[in-house]
Amino acid sequence: NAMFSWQRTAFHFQPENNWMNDPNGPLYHKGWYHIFYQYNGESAVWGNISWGHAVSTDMIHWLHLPIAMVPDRWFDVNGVWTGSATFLPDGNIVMLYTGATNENVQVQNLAYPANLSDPLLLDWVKYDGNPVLVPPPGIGSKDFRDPTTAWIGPDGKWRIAIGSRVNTTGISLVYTTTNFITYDLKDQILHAVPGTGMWECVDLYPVSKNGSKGLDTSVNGPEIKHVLKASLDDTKLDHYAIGTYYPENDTWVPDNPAEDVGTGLQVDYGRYYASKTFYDPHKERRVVWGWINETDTENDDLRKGWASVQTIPRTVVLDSKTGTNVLQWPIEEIETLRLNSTEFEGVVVEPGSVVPLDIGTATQLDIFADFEIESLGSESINEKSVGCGGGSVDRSALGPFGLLVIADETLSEQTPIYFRSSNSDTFFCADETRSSKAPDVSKVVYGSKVPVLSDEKFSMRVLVDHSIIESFAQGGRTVITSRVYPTKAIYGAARIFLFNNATGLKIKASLKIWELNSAFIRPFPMDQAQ
Ligand code: DQQ
Repeated sequence: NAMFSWQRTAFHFQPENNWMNDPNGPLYHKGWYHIFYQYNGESAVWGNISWGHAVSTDMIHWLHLPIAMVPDRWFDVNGVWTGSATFLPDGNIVMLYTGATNENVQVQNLAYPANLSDPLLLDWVKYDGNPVLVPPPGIGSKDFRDPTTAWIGPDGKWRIAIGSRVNTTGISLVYTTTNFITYDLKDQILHAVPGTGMWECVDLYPVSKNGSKGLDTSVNGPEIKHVLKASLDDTKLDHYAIGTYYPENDTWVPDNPAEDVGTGLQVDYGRYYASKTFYDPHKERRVVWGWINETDTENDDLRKGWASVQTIPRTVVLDSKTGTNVLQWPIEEIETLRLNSTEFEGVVVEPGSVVPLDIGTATQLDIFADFEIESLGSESINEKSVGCGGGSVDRSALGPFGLLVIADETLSEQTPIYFRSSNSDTFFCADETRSSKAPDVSKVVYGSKVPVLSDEKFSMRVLVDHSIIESFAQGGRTVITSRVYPTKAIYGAARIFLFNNATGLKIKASLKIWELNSAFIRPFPMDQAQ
């Protein structure tokens, strides 16, 4: 469909057509990265949910494979919903996923590859004794979904966590198992946070305190913290907190009770949901995938014939400098797409001005930008915390300043990605309000606080891909994904600018900007499918 073809991304993963949502069961096997995803093969809206499947050797270039699982059994006939992969010590892979049954009850099902020696893992077998878990007493039949990757406790038993709720309290249950067929519900729950509602897509994973390498899911010890993440059904936001996991009783306790799961940090402050991590043994890293939903109308999605993309996979580690947040960063393989680059040194941006950055085509970019500030007056500025609320046109002495991306020459369309400081804190923001001339798309000002340490410049990395902007502040402490729908700032008309809307300071910016190639995301050769 040519009408909206410029909104199609060039290096973000998506199926060739129709609807996609959550990433499912990411894993690495025999040299191939596998991604599965919630997929409706019949339409560009949610429904008839199956597991789409694709493989890659670098998580950038992809080969689409035939659908891995379709809703064809009583225990999943209303949907093969979200799930996770676990590697057993003997090399077997088990996949646990939620099925919506013939009676629309949420149950957990077991599936496994028909042929482990097939690097593409084309065929999946659903265990005949499914379901392996049904909602326990006291849990609603529609509040029991999205099993995690399993981890082993000190008693040698496997554990899985499953999201749920009790009234408006979001909770995660824990089960133990030795065979993935029979399970015991632990008396204590992993964690609960009042007021956060249903927890979807729970994730629990270890991070090392010194911020190095990623860790396999069962690793634990004194030098390790645990991240607990829940996708909040009520707000459609992914929240996490850092804390300690106690294997003795399978509970998790946040480091800072005031910033608990759902009351503190978000994985991403933009358009982002249902994230899932996996351990990549090949590069000893933990990688997080996330779903970028559309913010256009359902009718436009149907007209386009497709909806949603996945983020560029990101490594995730604990930020050893702050100890209070994770760092997310695009996997290094994205760098293989880099073409020509342009550098700008010490570009001065006066208060209230915009400076074009002449780089040619600006639809596929990997941008690194550092900002230093220079006060204009001798009297000290005293400014209270302001946040992102008023957008990039809301001027004050100390900000905002940053980049305008996916902008046309006349700035009739633009998405500012920027810092907004006060004397007490700094916010990192993305302002979509002028991102598109299209009337029906939602246009939000996103953002949150970002720690900027005393020896640090303001720094951002921004991936631009036609209609997706992934923005990383201070090495990935705060991340914002923007889903925008330009109508003018497309193809050769897309530009990039520096801007400074502060009234009390000049900024000096240094940038390195790469143009990025498109990725190959190819259909499965059907003549080989028989
Ligand atoms: N999407 C899946 C559910 C999950 C939700 C269904 C999160 O398993 O809870 O498509 O987006």
